[in-house]
Amino acid sequence: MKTRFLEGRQCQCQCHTHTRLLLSSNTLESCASMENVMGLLRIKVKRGINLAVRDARSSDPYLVITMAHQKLKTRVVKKTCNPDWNDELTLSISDPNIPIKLTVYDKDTITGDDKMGDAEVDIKPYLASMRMGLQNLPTGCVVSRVQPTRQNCLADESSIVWENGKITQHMILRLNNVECGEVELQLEWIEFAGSKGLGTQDSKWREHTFTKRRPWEQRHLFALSSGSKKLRYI
Ligand SMILES: [Ca+2]
Repeated sequence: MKTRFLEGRQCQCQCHTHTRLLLSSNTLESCASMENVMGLLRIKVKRGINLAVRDARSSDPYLVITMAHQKLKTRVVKKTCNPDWNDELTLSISDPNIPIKLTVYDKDTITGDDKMGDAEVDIKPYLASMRMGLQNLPTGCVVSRVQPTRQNCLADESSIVWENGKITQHMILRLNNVECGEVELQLEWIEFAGSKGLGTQDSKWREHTFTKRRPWEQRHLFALSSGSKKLRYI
């Protein structure tokens, strides 16, 4: 996995916290903007599937993710419509309501790069699962499933899963404004010393989210999170 850098100002602060953050996340951000950061969203851009042809027979695709002033790019994979990017792009999240947009381009050397479709990444279901504060679930346990709708660009059902001590969301997005093409992503939330976090201790918010679920789901998730041996809904 290669990690791409944010395009922005490099932190000039010499304090240990920010130095460690910069080293660990490869995120170039100013200290001023760090003060309001809730956490980092690592987006693993795995691959493109059946992308559009923009050269004679194939394309040279790369993917760009933008969120407000942040802009991240994957590497270019030449001469294929099914690229394996396997790149990690890390956004700093201050406001989860700001849209995260991705666009695929065909790299050209002489003319300008051609668009190969775009999509939005809806992180709200994922953050809602993170806010539940679940811990110590069995690896592979599905915390939640997100269905495709007209609004979320999902090509198929997406799973939010507990894996190796953390919650990740796997998704395949169908690209808009293009004749064909999908991209496969994985989301991972990262908090660090000094970040505001998602507020998992907000009991009112948690209760509200919890009570919207069906009774068997409540028992299932409670049993998982509490490690109860009496409730076996796993
Ligand atoms: Ca090209």
